[in-house]
Amino acid sequence: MDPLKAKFKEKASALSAEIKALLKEHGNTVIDSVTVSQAYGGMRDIKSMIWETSLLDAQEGIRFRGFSIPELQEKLPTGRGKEPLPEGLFWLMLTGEIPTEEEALWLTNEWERRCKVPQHVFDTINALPKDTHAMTMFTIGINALQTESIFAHRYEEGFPKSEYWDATYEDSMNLIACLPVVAAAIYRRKYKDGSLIAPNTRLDWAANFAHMMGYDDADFKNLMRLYMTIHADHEGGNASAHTTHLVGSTLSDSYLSFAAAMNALAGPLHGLANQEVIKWIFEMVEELGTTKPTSEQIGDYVRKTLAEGRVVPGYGHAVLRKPDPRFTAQKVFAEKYCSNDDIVQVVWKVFETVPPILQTLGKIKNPWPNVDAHSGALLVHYGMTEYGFYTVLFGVSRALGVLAAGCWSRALGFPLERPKSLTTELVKEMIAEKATA
Ligand code: HAX
Repeated sequence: MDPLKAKFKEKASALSAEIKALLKEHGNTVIDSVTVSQAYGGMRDIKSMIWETSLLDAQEGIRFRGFSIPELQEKLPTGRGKEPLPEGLFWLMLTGEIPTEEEALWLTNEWERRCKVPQHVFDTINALPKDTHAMTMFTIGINALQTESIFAHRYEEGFPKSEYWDATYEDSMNLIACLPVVAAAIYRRKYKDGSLIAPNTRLDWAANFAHMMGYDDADFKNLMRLYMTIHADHEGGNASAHTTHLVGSTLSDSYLSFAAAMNALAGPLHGLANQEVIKWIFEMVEELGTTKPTSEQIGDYVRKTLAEGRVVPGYGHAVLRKPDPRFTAQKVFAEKYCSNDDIVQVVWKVFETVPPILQTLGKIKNPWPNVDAHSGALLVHYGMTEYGFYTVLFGVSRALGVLAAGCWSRALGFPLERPKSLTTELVKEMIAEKATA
């Protein structure tokens, strides 16, 4: 080990032990307005941002402008399909009102009209080595598309604050319109022969995305409509939404702030968990030599994963304390369309097996499945086995929520985000002051 690294290791181990002891003794001590545990613990539960488009309840799960997922499935326009159109959800998140079928259809046409991806974006993606991760290609592709930002151009010319929301709306609409084309180009380059499939102007946004990736099965298109709807937003505190908000608060345009968000989504504790889940399942069935493992075999494999110091992907959540309704919505879809699929059945058996095992560890606040526990099995069922791409699908959907919220942030003139950080020395001083007060 080089001398600098060795020194760093020594200092980090010492401070880590000190912080552990500090948290044990003073975790619940309030310093200013938060506890010591919250300051060290990833800001859990600190109410410090406004996000109008959706709200997460620990027990009940997500509500988009007050509507649960089953309610959205009942109330949002479905167009020619059987699941809600993401267009309708975007309209709802942006306005707080359920759109009519006609309004949702207008949005389909409007995104189609705005979909203009310059050649240099494809050239940039194609210049990357093919084994570049799909999420890296995605963030680079979005950054390349930033040349089209109306906000950035108008800011350079000098435009008043009162018009920021307008340029942000234009950028958000254009970006959402282009994302399926960029994502499909990545899919075709990385996993197929690189040839692009032209958009079909008769299809809605999600179905067209499926088509451009090379999937024309009607049920897969329904899955995409559902997928693009349920992954769209999860209030403001999750890493991708918060990143959009933070970066956008510097007046970085929608392209730059969304690309930053996608870097956050690419982490395995966040959106990358959807690829990790199916990878973990594939590895399990390969090791067990069967696609129909018993509950005992799955239980042993889960315990082995934990013994290796790894997390069970797709389980747990920073806020939720019940099975994720986004997991349930996908389970209901699978029950309807592909209940006999082996991998789908493995997911259901994992659902029965994992929570009691996680509960026995005594430290996990939520042993239940999250959104990522089910999506891979559905995609595999329709032939999309390239799990390195799954987080890109999540990302295209997430654009709807975070960009709608971004429009609100600029319309309401939210300021630069700048929380206060502390050093451990200062935390100790504050605890001591509190004790003597
Ligand atoms: N398997 C094993 N251990 C787990 C676990 C899991 N699925 N979930 C939590 N834990 C562990 C944590 O690592 C932590 O251990 P240490 O104290 O030793 O560090 C302990 O249990 C307490 O964690 P927690 O308070 O219950 O959970 P956090 O709020 O810290 O973390 C995570 C929430 C989602 C990051 C966590 O549950 C996890 O790592 N899950 C697996 C990865 C995953 O599915 N991520 C996707 C989440 C949903 C999402 O954002 N999708 O995009």
